[in-house]
Amino acid sequence: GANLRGLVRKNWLLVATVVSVLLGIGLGVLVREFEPLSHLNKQYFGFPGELLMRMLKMVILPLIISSMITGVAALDSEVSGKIGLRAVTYYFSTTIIAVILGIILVMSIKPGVSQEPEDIDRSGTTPNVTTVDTLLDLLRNMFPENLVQACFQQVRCCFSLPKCILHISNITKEYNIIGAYSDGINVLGLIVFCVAFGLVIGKMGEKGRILLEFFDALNEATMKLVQIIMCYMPVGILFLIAAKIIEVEDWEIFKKMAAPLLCIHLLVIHATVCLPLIYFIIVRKNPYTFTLGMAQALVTALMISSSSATLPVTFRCAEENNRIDKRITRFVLPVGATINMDGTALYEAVAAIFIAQLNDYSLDVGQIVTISITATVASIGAAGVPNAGLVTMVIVLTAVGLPANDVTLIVAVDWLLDRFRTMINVLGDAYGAGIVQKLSKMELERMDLISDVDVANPF
Ligand code: DAS
Repeated sequence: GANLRGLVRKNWLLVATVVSVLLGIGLGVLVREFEPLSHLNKQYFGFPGELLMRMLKMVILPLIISSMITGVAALDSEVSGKIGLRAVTYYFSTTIIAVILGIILVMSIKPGVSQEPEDIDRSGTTPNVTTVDTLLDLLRNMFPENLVQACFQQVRCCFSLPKCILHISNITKEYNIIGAYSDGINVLGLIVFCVAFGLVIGKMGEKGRILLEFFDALNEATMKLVQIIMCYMPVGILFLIAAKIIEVEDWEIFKKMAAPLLCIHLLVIHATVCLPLIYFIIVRKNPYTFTLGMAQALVTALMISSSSATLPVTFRCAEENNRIDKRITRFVLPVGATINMDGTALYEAVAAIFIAQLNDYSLDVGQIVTISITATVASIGAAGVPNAGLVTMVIVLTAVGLPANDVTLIVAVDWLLDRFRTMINVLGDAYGAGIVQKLSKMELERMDLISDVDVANPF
């Protein structure tokens, strides 16, 4: 009794968030069934959720800038280089593991083969993109020509899928997915700038201290704001999920979509077996306690399907619950949220092979290798915003000669899958921070000895 009460008191926000998810689902189903609202009122229904999204997005900018600059400047350049290298190695290897896991399983289960292709039909405008285009765009975004503009948009939108039409049995639906790729802040560009800026500040000595102190204070203030926003979270999430349930049309399509639902299972394997195993081997601590510590961030990701917008919560969970050193989180988490997407990579590979199976298109070894490479690139190129992975999926399809239009096959269920893969993306970033911390223990301890300063406050 007392134990449980203590646990609830300590985790009240998490408990409240989970309860509000359940209440939101219940409310959504009730409103859907009994239709007490007119069309117009339905639109207002999601408003408290919209406010939550806006608040989270609002703090991304000061959070990324202040944490990256202080993260880099507080370390000496040799140490930050090593940490960066470890982080990138981790991102890359786990993404590849996710892709391979997805490919092996989808090739052995063959979910697309049992489908009757004549039952599903799709059309739409064919976008024209290549892997080279995506890579170039990635590089372009890394060097924004206008820093202010980078705060509200990517430099160039590689492409968008203007319109897709899907016919399944007797259902015909039209989907618009515009600019998912380019939505929001050019996080990558800002990160590159902040790393460079942080390095320079770190080398400036006395003068640099003023700037470092400024950004450190900005970071602290932003995290305080995040704390306040998180109190509003249960309310926002309740209406967010309720509104989504009211809005979704065509639950019937789900019955036809065996593979996408299979993706969820594969994602779960990656999150509960692969990542924890790697964490255990390297860190030698219980990985599931770690996952539990990230619970608030995982629920948030599941609800808002955006790694970037979840970032503030990821920070709090990693630092407060899992006690990861701020020098590591500040450095590793923003980069992870932008380029490390295990869930997206796995999903793109599985979906591409599913589409091939559906089309009776047999893939040779070379094409499967191509799928794994392009799925990795596509996941790095995808921004941490809703549905981004669906749009970059076109790269994977065109690379092996599959019709790009076939993304339409997944559009209908992507809003659900996106949530799950975003959750895995966020979990992968967090594990990355834990692992990099362990690997960098020696450097961090040496720095503590030399400067003998507080971790949170270098002054
Ligand atoms: N929703 C994404 C994310 O924020 C990416 C994706 O669409 O796969 O992680």
